[in-house]
Amino acid sequence: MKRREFVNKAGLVAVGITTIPLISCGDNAAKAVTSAETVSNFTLPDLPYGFDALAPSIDARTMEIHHGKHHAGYVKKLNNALQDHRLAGKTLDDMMANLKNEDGDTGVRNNGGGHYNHSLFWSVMKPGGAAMSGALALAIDSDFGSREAFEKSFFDAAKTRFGSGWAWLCVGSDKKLFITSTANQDNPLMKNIAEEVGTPIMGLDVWEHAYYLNYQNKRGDYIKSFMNVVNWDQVAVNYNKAIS
Ligand code: MN3
Repeated sequence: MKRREFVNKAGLVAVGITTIPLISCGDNAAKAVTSAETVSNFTLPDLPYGFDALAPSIDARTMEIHHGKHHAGYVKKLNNALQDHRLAGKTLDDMMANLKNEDGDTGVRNNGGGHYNHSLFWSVMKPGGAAMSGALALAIDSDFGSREAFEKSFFDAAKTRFGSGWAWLCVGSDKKLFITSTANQDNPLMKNIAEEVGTPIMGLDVWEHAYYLNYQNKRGDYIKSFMNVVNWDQVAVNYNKAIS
């Protein structure tokens, strides 16, 4: 690959990963690339707070393992899975939208989903949380009936997701909010895979690795505690972008 082509491809990746604020670009330029390779070099985003910052809702040890081992593992395996894959060089969002439910996509689906989902997850939490306000608060009221009805519906989606997966607050193609859940590391951007398709603006990880050290089998307590650290300011940013 010529130098110019390489820079352009690396640039494509860099543009794509700015769609989630936490994802940073790796040092693509330092890596020697042969003509047979396609550039895909996603990197683990730093947490925007310390490991202990979300306690007692989420304990420091869980955050450290979850970010440093689980999320890091998805990033590493994603880069491996993208070697010579047709989705290499795409933005994460485009990758999600173009995944197919077939064996050749399993590695990118599981690990690309893992990278996207966790990057969003870290960004929609902050120590002490943030109050819901503005257009998002009005939409929650009009699309769910009330804040309480929204919280009940989200709790139920997270609590009843069987096995490992995620609960989501999304914006649909009609611009309305809806709640859904997905299995494993799938998400609602995967239009060829997800039962309900939309743009996730907030997500909650309900894999046992997200809560077991502190909550053991009490997933419901974890979900309620998560609500105390939701960064509604960031969710509102995501909402406004999704409806624009
Ligand atoms: Mn996880």
